[in-house]
Amino acid sequence: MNTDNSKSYFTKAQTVIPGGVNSPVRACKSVGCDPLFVKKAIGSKIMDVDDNEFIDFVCSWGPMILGHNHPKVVAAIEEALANGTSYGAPTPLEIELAEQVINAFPSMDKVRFVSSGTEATMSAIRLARGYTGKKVVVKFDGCYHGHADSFLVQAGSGVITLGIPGSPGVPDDIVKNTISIPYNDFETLEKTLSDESLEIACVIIEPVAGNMGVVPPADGFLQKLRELTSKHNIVLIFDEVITGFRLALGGAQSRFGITPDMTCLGKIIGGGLPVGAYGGKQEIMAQIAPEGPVYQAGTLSGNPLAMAAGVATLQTLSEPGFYERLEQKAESFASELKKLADKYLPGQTTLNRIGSMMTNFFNPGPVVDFKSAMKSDTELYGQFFREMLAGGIWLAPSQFEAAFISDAQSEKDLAQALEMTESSFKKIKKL
Ligand code: KE4
Repeated sequence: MNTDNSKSYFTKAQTVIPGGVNSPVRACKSVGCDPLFVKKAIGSKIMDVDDNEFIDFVCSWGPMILGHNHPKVVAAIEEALANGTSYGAPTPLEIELAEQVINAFPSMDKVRFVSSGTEATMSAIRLARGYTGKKVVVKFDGCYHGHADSFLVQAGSGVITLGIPGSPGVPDDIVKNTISIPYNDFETLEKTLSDESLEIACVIIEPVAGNMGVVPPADGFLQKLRELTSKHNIVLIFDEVITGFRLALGGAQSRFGITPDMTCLGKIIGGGLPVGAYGGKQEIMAQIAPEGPVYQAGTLSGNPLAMAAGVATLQTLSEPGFYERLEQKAESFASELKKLADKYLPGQTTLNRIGSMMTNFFNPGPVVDFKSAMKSDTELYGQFFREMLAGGIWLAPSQFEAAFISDAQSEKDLAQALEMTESSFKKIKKL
């Protein structure tokens, strides 16, 4: 596969952009190759600057559930574009998208739009702290909520002790108010949330983890979390930046029947343009400026082009049969994938799937939390990634991410991906 143009773009990019990329995972460091630069993407395909074509299972890390450049989304953006690109003033489109979000998420009385998932989660914990007057935030090892300081604690550092910075530049006195505990660990959960001396303002969780690879909640875990947070007056925040409109129209909370106090959204609700959102019960949301005293703002919040893309996306995925179609494709793909793994790599892999998000861990399993996920053979995943890329399949350049099924992937695309999987499984070798 010729990648000359990508190589020269990457060399040039590194002279003007740190690491040559605008988000670290794109550098493909963990899979032992240099990034390919993209020229365009349409439907299920993504094309690089050397005219290589790939079937896309990254879907821009989740947003492109309809596939790339869906005609309805393009038309909506073009229509909005004719009227300008940004006003810094309210527009009717923001009301339309807010109503779509609130209709899909009955746990939300009100929603505020921002421009990224990080802004959504950062604002949500500030609001929870302002609303409760308490400081401590509890998160879970392996869950990622964006790059705000409060979230960048060392995993496992805070098992009921206060957080240790997970990145240079994050001050101790910020993360000392963050506790990170193991996902799916009922005992530590109960012990932590029942300790009133900790003055916990909120718990934030990915109701289905997607950032340590896909790890679903253990049976009853979310119910237990809801029970304990209600009992101890702790705000429960579901970070549904990935799962919102991915796992169902109403996200993971509708799939699991849990009502959080606040929800964070992103990715899909922007239809590929920058949108994040946080929302919740009226009594909490009333605390956000200008209605209340908790401050949060954004120049491009509610950007009309992004709102138009979001409205068209949510209208399209709300059409009857959309999620059933996606579920059926994902289920049959995953079952064939598992058969191939059992045939060629018996006992060496674990496939975690829920809905149209999945991760095939190179790991005997079970993969139920950060600790078990970290036992994965990332070197073997790197070999698999490179073989699949060479065979025209665009996967996440990290073992610890999700692969997504999109509505644009055809049966032919999925069959081709399985064919390449079989050929790749035959070639890769444990070192
Ligand atoms: P952004 O700030 O990247 O829009 O969203 C942060 C975020 C928050 N919550 C969850 C559950 C998320 O998954 C994310 C971002 N996801 C990663 C990949 N899983 C984005 C990819 C990247 O960092 O380049």
